[in-house]
Amino acid sequence: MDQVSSGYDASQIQILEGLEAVRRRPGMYIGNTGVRGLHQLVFELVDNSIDEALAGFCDRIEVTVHENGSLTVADNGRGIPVDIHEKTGLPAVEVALTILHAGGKFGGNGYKVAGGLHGVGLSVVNALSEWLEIKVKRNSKIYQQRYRRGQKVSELKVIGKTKGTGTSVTFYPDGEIFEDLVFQDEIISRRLQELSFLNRGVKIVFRDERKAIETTYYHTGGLIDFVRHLNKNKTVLFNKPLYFSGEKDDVQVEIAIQYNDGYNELILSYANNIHTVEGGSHEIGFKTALTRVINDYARRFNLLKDAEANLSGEDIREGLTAVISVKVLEPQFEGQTKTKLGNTEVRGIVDSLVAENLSAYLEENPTVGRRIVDKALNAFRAREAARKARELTRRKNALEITSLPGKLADCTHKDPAVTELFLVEGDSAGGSAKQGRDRRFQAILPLRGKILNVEKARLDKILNNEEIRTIITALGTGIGEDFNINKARYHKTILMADADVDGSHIRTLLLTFFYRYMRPLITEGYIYIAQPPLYKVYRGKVERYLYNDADLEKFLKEHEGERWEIQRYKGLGEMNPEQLWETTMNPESRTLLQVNLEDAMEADAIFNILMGDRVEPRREFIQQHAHEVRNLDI
Ligand code: 0RA
Repeated sequence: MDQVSSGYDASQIQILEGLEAVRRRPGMYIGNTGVRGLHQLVFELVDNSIDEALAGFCDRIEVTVHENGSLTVADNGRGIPVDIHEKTGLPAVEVALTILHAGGKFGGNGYKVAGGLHGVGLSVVNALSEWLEIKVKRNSKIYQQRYRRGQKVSELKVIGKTKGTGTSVTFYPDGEIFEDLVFQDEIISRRLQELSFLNRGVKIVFRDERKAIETTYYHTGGLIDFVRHLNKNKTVLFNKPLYFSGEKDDVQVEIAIQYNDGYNELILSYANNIHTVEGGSHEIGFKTALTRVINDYARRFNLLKDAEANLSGEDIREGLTAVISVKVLEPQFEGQTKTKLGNTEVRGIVDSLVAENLSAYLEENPTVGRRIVDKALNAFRAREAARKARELTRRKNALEITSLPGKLADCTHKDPAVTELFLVEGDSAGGSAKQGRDRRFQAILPLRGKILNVEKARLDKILNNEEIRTIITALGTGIGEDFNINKARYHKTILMADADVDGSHIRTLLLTFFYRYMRPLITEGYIYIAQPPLYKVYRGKVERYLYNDADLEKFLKEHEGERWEIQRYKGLGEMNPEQLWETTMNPESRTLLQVNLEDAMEADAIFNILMGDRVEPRREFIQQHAHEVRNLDI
């Protein structure tokens, strides 16, 4: 046996072992095999194309969902090389598709965006696809090759001529691996939009052939456009977002900042295009510099007297919307969800970039400086007033606050690890839930009426709203600065509302409230959404509950020719206590959706549109959704 073929055999075995490892433990490579993991496949491919764009060779990426459920990611980059890779004797593109960790060996274009996978994306997608087809345009030719579950079913061959260059990957996810194979427009388009903001000038087209939809994401303004977008429905303190960028020691930094007249802070931070939900060194550098510069400025212009204490970071960030994006050569992701940037060197780099540029900017734009300081001073005063008010109520109502609300039907067990609280929309559903529950570990709190408009109010006002107070007391954790997760009386809080627009409105509202004032409940995974059925089908005494339209369609197809009656539930109130227990509350038979931080952020964004201070966007939203809106309570 000569050397080349023995090398080939060895690498052949290595290939099979590598891809088999991915198929055996997909979670290690893409997180999970649910909806998120499925979409991670798409994002791995898009990341590769973004890398090519960051290297300066690609300015257009197209993502297409096809009618048969497959998906294509195509770019106009250089095309993956097709020449023979020496060690394996295989075309380089084949190596990229079949050898784990091959990704990093190519390109040499510095910043790799694929945070977790370091460029192994292509082979992972291949391993987890029922089939995959790659087309490369390069050397004036179009090359093509097909795979099945990671193994090639054809050799790389030339199938035509072309003037262009680029790479196109089409795949169908493997039903043996994934629980659900349906690509969701919302998940894909949200990420593509985000990437288009983060990578200025890259045109990203999203197409869904199942619905004949096409959207182009293209932002020449980059982070400036991103911040404008986030503040779209807000009244801003100054029109033009501040924008700083720079590079030091191979760390690239970009920051855009704008204030609105609201009371929330929104800082989105990214490292190599990955949303660092848990923050990290870049965010800390930013916050530290912002607090220092604004305080220095306030003192220099005597807006803060010598005798007065510094403004707190929290006060300075009230109404702040900012996006921070850094690109580092070797990002370290830490924290529970691996979304916290660990690279310590980044902190100082961001700090000095912000400090230098922000001081210079404020020097030249004193009106803006004055507005930011005024806003922070107001925040400080309001927080002081709220604190005093809270202390007062605490003393005055000590009894009332510690005693549980009368509307709460509590459970008998006291161990929070096993108890659940259902927040139920409406008194009649609340009644059914009380009768249907297992009172040993399930508590019921019916919610009535319109819950306060959380967006417009500060913490002190929210505390005075009765529904909210009831929830806070029942949960036992306190709120805002006083929040203490160890005092949670239930480790499951389950939102139970109708599967209609009003119900989704209430869910949005509650999620927004938890997101803003009790966020650890969400990050600890204590918040759930109940899944009541949408239909009951029955024939004589046989009953089946179906939870969505797709299930109904499937059921009717499978039972074609039989006569089933269909009942559509308009609300929870239509179910009797036994039905509610069986379909929605019984841990043995129910499905619960655990809310994660991203869901809550999404709710917060929707809420901003629904409840924002400005009327116009709200009207637009309602008109767009007029066909599905009934009694929208705003
Ligand atoms: C390495 C080298 C070259 C291109 C690429 C990687 C590349 C990879 C992907 C993945 C998706 N789209 C892509 N586009 C390009 C080309 C090196 C050269 O031409 O000198």
